[in-house]
Amino acid sequence: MQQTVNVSGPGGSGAARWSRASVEQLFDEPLLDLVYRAQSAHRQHFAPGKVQLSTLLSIKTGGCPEDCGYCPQSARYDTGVADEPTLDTAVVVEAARRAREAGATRFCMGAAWRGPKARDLEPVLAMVRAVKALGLETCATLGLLREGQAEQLRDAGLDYYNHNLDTAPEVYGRIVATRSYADRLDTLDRVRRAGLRVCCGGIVGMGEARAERAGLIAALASLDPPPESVPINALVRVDGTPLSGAPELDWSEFVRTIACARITMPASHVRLSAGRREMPEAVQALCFLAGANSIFYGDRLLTTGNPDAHEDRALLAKLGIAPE
Ligand code: SAM
Ligand code: DTB
Ligand code: SF4
Repeated sequence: MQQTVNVSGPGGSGAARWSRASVEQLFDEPLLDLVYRAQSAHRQHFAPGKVQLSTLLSIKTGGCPEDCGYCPQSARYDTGVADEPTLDTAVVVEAARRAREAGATRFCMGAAWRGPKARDLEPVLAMVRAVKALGLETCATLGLLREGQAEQLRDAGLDYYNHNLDTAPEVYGRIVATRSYADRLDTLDRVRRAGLRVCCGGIVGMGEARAERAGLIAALASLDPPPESVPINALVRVDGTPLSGAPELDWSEFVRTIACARITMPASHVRLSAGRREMPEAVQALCFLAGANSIFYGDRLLTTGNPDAHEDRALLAKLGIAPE
């Protein structure tokens, strides 16, 4: 008998479609039912067996004034990450060229700033123009944006801006004191109004409860429209950060989070993001089954490691997944 799968939301429309309670219910489903439902939703919106490859580069590393409790780049924590100057455009372009040759289609430039000052933005605009000219999709993650900066980035050829909600609203204050959830929503609003595509996700494994993971997913799915890209990061526990001793999150909870992101944001790219180096291949395979269809590709994230590109190519070949 053919089984019917409810792949849509619990009713209603727009921002109210996925309440927090309805996402909590999803999280509580038996794991295999949840993964089946997520894969069914995935196949309604995407060709199966395809993955989008994004390569990251830290264009300005370390020395950040913010106090994000997970981050090795905060100047407040002794993590061994040095405060370095902004990279030269030529260095960035060369890294982007190598990423393209390795098969990446998107190049994401990250900076350890609270947000860019006017003089910080000028070199980034040059980088965006040059990376775009290589035929790559461009993404930047520079922190909080002021009025007009999203438009400057758009006019330089930026396709996506990454700015994560990071966690549920009520958890945020436990992790970051130097800026608020409202600040983050404000930057996301500026990005959207400038006509940029939004890359917005979060981190799990910061000691939050399942209901709080549901709160993150509900907050992401309530962005109107939902983000085009949704990076789901597993906390990389870095010595010296306040969260270095966070309890390890069970792999099944990570898979559930991916599945819930897929079901609630069915047309978005869900990226299996930080934490893959610590993740067994079989867990990564379950994440793809649960609807992940994007990864960070290349042997570094920003300051921490990522699986080697040749290992990832072998894994994707084993699973019959091809770059889109
Ligand atoms: N400074 C900018 C900002 O915070 O918006 C942009 C760069 S910041 C490093 C980008 C994102 O990386 C953060 O929002 C967070 O989600 C993620 N991130 C940072 N450290 C991480 C860690 N140790 N594990 C997982 N994700 C992390
Ligand atoms: C995102 O959600 N994850 C990436 C990217 N956006 C910028 C960053 C992960 C950083 C992991 C810690 C590090 O390498 O410094
Ligand atoms: Fe700075 Fe971004 Fe790290 Fe926060 S996440 S400390 S803003 S680099």
